[in-house]
Amino acid sequence: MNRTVAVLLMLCAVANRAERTGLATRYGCLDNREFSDNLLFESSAVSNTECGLKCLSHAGCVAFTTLTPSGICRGHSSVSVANSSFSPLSGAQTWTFQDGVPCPNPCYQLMAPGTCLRFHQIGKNHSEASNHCQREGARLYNMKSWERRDVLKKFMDDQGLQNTLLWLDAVEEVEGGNWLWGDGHITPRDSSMWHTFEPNDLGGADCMQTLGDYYLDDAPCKTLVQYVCEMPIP
Ligand SMILES: *[C@@H]1O[C@H](CO)[C@@H](O)[C@H](O)[C@H]1NC(C)=O
Ligand SMILES: *[C@@H]1O[C@H](CO)[C@@H](O)[C@H](O)[C@H]1NC(C)=O
Ligand SMILES: [Ca+2]
Ligand SMILES: [Ca+2]
Repeated sequence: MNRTVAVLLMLCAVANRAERTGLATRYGCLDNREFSDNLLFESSAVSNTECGLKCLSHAGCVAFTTLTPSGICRGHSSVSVANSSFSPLSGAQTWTFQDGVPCPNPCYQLMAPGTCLRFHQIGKNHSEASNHCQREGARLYNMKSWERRDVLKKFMDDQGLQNTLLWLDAVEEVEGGNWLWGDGHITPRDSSMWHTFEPNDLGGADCMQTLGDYYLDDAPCKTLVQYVCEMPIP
């Protein structure tokens, strides 16, 4: 995966006239939020000032980035960040572009063949977390096998997060019975994937989460827990 890091220095105060067709629409992820920009021109500049002046003199340019150390200057006709208003002159921010993004959404990471994952750090209850994944065209993570457990553990380890509680895509089918995953797979109560002393039905626990070093645990569905969404590659 090629990543280009650019530093946004300022936005030009000109209105986006947008008559010009951009060279390319690009997608990236900033602070775990999707964004896209439209590349209007690419040129060279020895300084941010020079790049800024090029943007100002270019009709339709609303933002520029200078790439160091290559001295590439890029002008953009649009920048949009999901769930955020992009405020001009907000100071330097880092954009991470992924060329040839391997997942349909740039905030997802390809962790296994056909499996793109995204960590959501704002805790929600199980149904809200599940809804959020579905709005992104994804599902809560399915950890029905040890192989899938290892993928999740690696994904969280890569982000420097160990032993994180995470909602998973399974619920208790019948109280005291088996556990049903979104894909129809069943995990019995005596599976070795459960954490020690789990499932214990503490507090009316009917939803599946991770516990400890990514073992299974039953937890009350209303608890606010972080989660990982999983998006299949079409
Ligand atoms: C935030 O993003 C979600 C899904 O990505 C979308 O459904 C929602 O409408 C967005 N909210 C705003 C205020 O744009
Ligand atoms: C989950 O959260 C939503 C939104 O806050 C709320 O409407 C819903 O009742 C909650 N569900 C449970 C099971 O707590
Ligand atoms: Ca239960
Ligand atoms: Ca439990």
